[in-house]
Parts: sequence; C-alpha cells; structure tokens
Amino acid sequence: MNQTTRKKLFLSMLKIRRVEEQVVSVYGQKQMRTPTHLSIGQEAVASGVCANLTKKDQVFASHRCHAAFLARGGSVDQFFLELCGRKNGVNQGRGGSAHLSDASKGFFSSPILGGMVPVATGAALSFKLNKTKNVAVVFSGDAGLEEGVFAESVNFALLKKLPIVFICENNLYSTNTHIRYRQPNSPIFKRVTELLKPKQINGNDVEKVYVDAKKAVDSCRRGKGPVFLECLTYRFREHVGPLYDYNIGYRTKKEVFDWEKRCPLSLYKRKILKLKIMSKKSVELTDKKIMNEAENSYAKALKGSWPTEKDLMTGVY
Ligand SMILES: Cc1ncc(C[n+]2csc(CCOP(=O)(O)OP(=O)(O)O)c2C)c(N)n1
Repeated sequence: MNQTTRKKLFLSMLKIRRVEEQVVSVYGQKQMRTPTHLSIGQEAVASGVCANLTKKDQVFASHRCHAAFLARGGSVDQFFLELCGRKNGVNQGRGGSAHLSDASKGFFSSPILGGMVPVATGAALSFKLNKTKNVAVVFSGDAGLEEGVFAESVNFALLKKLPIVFICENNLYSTNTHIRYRQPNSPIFKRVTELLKPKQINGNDVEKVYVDAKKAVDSCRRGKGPVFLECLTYRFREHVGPLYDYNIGYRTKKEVFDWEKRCPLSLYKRKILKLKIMSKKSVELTDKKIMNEAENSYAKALKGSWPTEKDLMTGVY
C-alpha cells in the first residue's frame, strides 16, 4: 500500500473521530435534539471501504451513519447544521443524525433496520441496466442483517449478478443485546458462504478493510456479482447518545477497555508515525486543525437559520 493511501486512511479516521468527539462534548447543551448513534471505535470500516470508491458509486448506510457520511466527503458544516435542526443542514434540518443523505456525494442513509439494503440493491440494478461500472455499497449492523429483506436482496443481487458490496459492521450488539442471544452460533459470514463470496475481517484494521474492500469493489466492477464482507468492530460509547454505558449491565467495563486497546485510530496512528508517513508534529497540527474545524462548524451551526413555517410543506409528497 502506498504512502498516499495510508495517509488518506489515517486522516479519514481522524476526522470521523474528532467530529464525533465534538458531538460528544456539546451534546449536553441540548442544541442537537436528535438521537445520535456514534461510530467512535468503528471508524476503520467506513474509512477503509469508502477510500476505494469513485464519485459515481453510491453508498447506503443505517442509523449509525456519521462515519460513512464523513468518509464519503460529506460537509462537516452541513453535518452540524443538520444535527442542530437548521434549514441549511444537509437534509434541511429535518432528518437529523440518522438520515444524513447527500445525493451529490452519492450517500444515503435511513434508520429503518435493513431498509437501505433493497434500496442499494435497486441502485446496483440501475448501474447494471445502464451498463456502468459503478458499484453500490451498503453498510449494515449485525442486527440489520436479521431483517427478512436482507435475504430477498441477496437473492435478487445473486440472480442478477449485481455490482453490490454488502458490508456488515459487526459490533456484537443490537442496542443492548449481545449477538449470542440473537443469532445461531455460527459466524455471519459463514451463513452466507454458499451464496456470496464472504469474508470475515478485522474491522479495526483499516488497511485490512481497505485491501479486502478493494478486492470486493474491483470484482463488482468486473461484473462478477455481489460480495459480502463482515467487519468485526466495536462501538465504545452507548448505543445511542454520547456517554459510556458499562454501568447499565449489558457489557462490562473490562470488555469496553479491552476493545479500546484495539482502537483503530490509535493503532494506525502508531503505524503512520513508525513508517514516517507523517511526523509527530504534523499529526498534532492536523489533529488540532480538524478539532478546530469541528468546533467552528458547531459554532456556525448554532447561528444557522431555523426552517420557517413556509418551509413546512416543501419536500412533502
Ligand atoms: C425495522 C427496525 N426495527 C427496530 C429498530 C430499532 N433499532 C434501532 S437501532 C437497533 C439496533 C441495531 O443494531 P445493529 O443493526 O447491529 O447496528 P448497531 O446499532 O449495532 O450499529 C434497533 C433494534 C429500527 N430502527 N428499525
């Protein structure tokens, strides 16, 4: 992997982490009246996958969509305006945290579990019918794949050999319920082995994600049909909201701390410094710049206009 790609992956993860940490630090001010599902700890998946895509590809995500939105190049200003419910937010302040969609970036999300899987499959069908080389990518949590529509979509994608990559961000939990209480004791990727070309990878290793996502995306572009990647990862914060939640009983402090030791950003920062891709000083300066950008975007969002009564009926069908 070349140095430019490594730097790109690192900066993508750093941006997601710092922007979400800004959300954490101001959430208590109650200016963001939207439930927020943070991806802190899971940044490697969106960063590693999206780094392989072109502007014409399309990405679909679920409720936990900040990471993919930012990895896709979504505007930080419009992100904060949206979370603050303002008119110039990426979805006019109507969607909030879980509905970050920006067609100009080829990015769409919805919090209906499994809901984006058939939409992404439809996008892949249109790519194929229009004889493009574009690829659809859909991110879903481990519980999202328990929705029946996933089976229907996989069936159709295989039948039509569609250019779609299914990414499962397996962070072990559906809200507060561990996967062992929800699914048979066989890894997700094995259950789709007969059908797709699945792989289970370390979703906290951004290079691993990048390399396997590259193979998947390239294979789709060559018309070889759908691919499935299960990325094992972990969210550090509570299911929805900015806090830690090891005090409520469904997971232990030790489990969270053990995963924090495998933090994708810290591990990769070490590698970036070791390989001298960036100097310590340059990482610090870049980090500070991103933090300032996130703080400024939030400050600007608070000055953003609210939607007016006249806006109420626009965009309603
Ligand atoms: C169809 C549907 N059922 C239930 C919910 C409520 N819900 C929101 S998030 C969530 C858990 C999702 O878990 P997973 O798909 O593994 O994603 P994660 O939150 O772990 O990223 C549930 C049950 C929903 N949004 N949509």
